[in-house]
Amino acid sequence: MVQSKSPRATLAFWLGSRSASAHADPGFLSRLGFRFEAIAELALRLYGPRLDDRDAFMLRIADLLAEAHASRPAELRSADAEREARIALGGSPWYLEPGLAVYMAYLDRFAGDFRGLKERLPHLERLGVRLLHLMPFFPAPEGNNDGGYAVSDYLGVHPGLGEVSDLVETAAELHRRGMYLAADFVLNHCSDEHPWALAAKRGDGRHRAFFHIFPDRSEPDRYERSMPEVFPETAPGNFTWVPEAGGWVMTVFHRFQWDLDWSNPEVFVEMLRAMLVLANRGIDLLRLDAVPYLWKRVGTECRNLDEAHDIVRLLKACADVAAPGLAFLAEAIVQPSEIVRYLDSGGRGECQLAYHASLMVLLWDALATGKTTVLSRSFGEETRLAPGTGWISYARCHDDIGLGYDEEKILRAGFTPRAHRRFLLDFYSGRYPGSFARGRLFMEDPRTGDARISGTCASLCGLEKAIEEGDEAAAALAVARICLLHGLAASLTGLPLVYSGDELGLTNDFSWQDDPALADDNRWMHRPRVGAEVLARASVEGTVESQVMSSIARFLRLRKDIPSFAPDAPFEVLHSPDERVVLCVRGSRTGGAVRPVLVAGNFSAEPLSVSFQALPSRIGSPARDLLDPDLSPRRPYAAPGDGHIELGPYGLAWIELLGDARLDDS
Ligand code: OTU
Repeated sequence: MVQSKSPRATLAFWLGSRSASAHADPGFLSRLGFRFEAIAELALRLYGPRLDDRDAFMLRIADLLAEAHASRPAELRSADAEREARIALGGSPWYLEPGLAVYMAYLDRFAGDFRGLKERLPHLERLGVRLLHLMPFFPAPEGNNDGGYAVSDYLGVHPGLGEVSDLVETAAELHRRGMYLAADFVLNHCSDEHPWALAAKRGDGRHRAFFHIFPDRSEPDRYERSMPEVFPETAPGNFTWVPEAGGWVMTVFHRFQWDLDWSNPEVFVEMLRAMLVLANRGIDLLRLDAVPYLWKRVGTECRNLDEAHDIVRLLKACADVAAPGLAFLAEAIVQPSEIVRYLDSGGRGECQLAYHASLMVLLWDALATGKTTVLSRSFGEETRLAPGTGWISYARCHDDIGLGYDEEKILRAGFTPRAHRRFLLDFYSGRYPGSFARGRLFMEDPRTGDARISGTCASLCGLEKAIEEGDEAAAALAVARICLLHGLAASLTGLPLVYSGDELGLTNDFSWQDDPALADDNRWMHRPRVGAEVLARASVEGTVESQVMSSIARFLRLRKDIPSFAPDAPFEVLHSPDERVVLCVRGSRTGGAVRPVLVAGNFSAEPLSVSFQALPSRIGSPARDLLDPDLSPRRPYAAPGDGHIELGPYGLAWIELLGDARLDDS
């Protein structure tokens, strides 16, 4: 091994040996100087033992960053500068802008392709979302490709969706409209048709080392002892025998998704290169798919290992040098206490946003039980976030609902964890007597009794059943449930996310069953197509589509102008005098001009009224319900502490409060 220099000496050597054009930009140079030591520390901690020449590796990274920055388009560089300046001036980072909301969609199902997307932008503007997350649009194998999550080329665009130039043009068009683009960085695995996998199958040694390939079962068996399964029903085990590769390949997800071996420095370099190219195409936010799985070690679950965090930090530090406007979203659907570890804390630079999977599950828990006990007790416990980070709050996404919350909390709320889980599964699959939901179990594991839940927001909220039974009153309740969940996602914390089709109340789409490529994955039932007819119905008053669309659009519009609903504004869950109601105060850390708002949600089909006298007087006194159509209080809130919050069936209120808004959430 070559004796390594200090990072400073390596950087000085790099500066002296590269041509001026490589480092012409003073902003780039100062960022590189500022971060180089951290980059070296992380890179050498992860890869040092496998490197013959550590200095050469660091020089390669510096070259890569310089090349990426040199080819970063001028508009993106000026957007970077603007974003940096805003933070320097004490403003919020772009991804925590007040009022920002997310829309998540499969490009083909929402708009056909990149060209068709342009015609759909007015719909997004009407809805009030400005951050568009397009699910993987990269080349992927024909047939089952896990909705594009089996990527065959990180730098290409799926031929059915357009070309690279269409992606670049889409990002530019969104930016012109004051919008942002998010894309997936599927970094844990690639498709078995990716050129790296093809080369590995041909026996190419360099590329075999990109994956975890074992000649016999001895290592796989050791791993299996402690590794859980992600898709036990359709993809049991974590390894696949691949005859062409002459070995067992680690495939944690599907057999056609090969886990990349991130302990190989060459994998890091190739993926860093891909990440920087994506950033230079105008992508503002990268969703780090399956991020907990990046690092594997025999004897562990191979999830949430420290090295996975180091990889994210290293990628982020590199992005901060070459594409500083880029932010990361953690897709870590794991235990609540583990999710927060992916968020940037203590300046260690990890992800800026994370899905609030715990809140999502708690909302569905409250809807099934009609009680907010578990929600009120659990929401907020692990959610104290560092400045500059935020949650994405949502009711549904393209994936199943996994009931991943702490059993301890269920116990404390007075339920038996196993029975409670069974109840929720029965409820949402419609088996429970009296259930309004029409979902299905996903990945049922008879050995453990575990399962997850599939179904669109509307079907899980009772709309499908109500329509089938021609029951208008039930349909109205279902619409109220959909609106309650979205209204809470818009007001409890973070940035709200609307999943494509949910804003129109679309029910389950069963066409997946007839398509052999999709037939063994019932998540497709909640990935409906948003056709022109359905969009047209949204403009016809009285239709379900227009009712849901206008309510969600109203939440998002009103929220924009409520300072205490800023994505990173603190919150405090109050003890509710009625177990059917959730109560949460939003405010600010500094108090002052920001008026606190009390969010109240009724998870029952009865109209309810909650007396202000039952609430702690320190929260202030009610001024007006911001959701009241004429913006006047439904009840005169005469004296401090006086008045009632009136909530219709599954109703929601945003009560502005008079008083000191200071909430201490440190
Ligand atoms: C993600 O989900 C994607 O969202 C899925 O659509 C993909 O199928 C999958 O990765 C593979 O790329 O288990 O049930 O903790 O829970 O990565 C969905 C993260 C999943 C995992 C998550 C995964």
